[in-house]
Amino acid sequence: MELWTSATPNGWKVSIMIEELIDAGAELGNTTVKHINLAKGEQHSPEFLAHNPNAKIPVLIDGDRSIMESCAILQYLGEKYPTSLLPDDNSRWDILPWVYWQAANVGPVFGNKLSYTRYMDAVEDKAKAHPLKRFGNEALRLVGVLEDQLNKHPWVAGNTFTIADIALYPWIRGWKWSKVDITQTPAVMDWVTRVRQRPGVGRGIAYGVPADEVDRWSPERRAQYRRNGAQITNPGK
Ligand SMILES: N[C@@H](CCC(=O)N[C@@H](CS)C(=O)NCC(=O)O)C(=O)O
Repeated sequence: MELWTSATPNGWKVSIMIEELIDAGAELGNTTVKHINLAKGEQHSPEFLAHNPNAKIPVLIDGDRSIMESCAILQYLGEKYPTSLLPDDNSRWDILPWVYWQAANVGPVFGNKLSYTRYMDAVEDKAKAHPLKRFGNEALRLVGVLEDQLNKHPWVAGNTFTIADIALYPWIRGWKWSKVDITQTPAVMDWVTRVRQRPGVGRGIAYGVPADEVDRWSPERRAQYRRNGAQITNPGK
C-alpha cells in the first residue's frame, strides 16, 4: 500500500491508523509513505488527480484501488485488517456514526474556525465577526457533544479505543491553533491526554514532523507560518 499524505490533521488520522494497526498485530505488508507538498500545489498535479480528483490529502493506494477521504480510508483499513479498532460484528455501528460525525461536523467546523481565526487579515475584523461566531459556537457545541459521550465511557464509542477516536483526535488536539477552548470540558481534556499517551498515536502524529516539533512548534516554524499569512499574535504559546 502507498499513503500519500502531509503533516496535517486529516493526514495524521491515517498515519495513526497505520501505527495502531501495527500495534494491534495486523500484518500490513510493505507500506510506503509519500509526502505531498501542499504549499507547492503538488495535490493539483495530474498524477495526484488521477488518484484523487478532489485534490486533497490523504490518499491510500492499494493495488488498483485509490481511496480518498480520511474517514473512508480509516474504514477501509479497519475492514481490511479487522481488529478492535473496527470490529467486524454489529458493534461497528457504535463506532461508524461517530466517524461520519467527525467527517461531517468536527473537521469542517474546526477547519473553518481555524481559517477565520488565523488567516483573515486584521483589517477585515468586521467581516470575520459573523463566521468566527458561527463556527466558534458550533465548535464548542460539538465539543459539548463529545464531552457527554466521554462522560459515559472512556473512549468515544465505548470502552475500547477505535477508529472513532482516531478520526477525532487530530482536530481536537489542535484546539489551541483553532482557538476552540476545550478547557471547560474536562472529559475531553482527559481524553486528549490519554489518546496522546498511546505509542501508536505518538508515532502516527510524527509522520512528516521533526521529532522535537511533534507537540510544540519551533520558533522557526512559527515565524514561517507567520510569513505565510497566519496570525500568531502570541509567540511561545
Ligand atoms: N474531507 C477530507 C479533507 C481533506 C483535506 O482537507 N485535506 C487538506 C489537508 S488537511 C488538503 O489536502 N488541503 C490542500 C488543499 O486544499 O489544496 C478528508 O477528510 O480527507
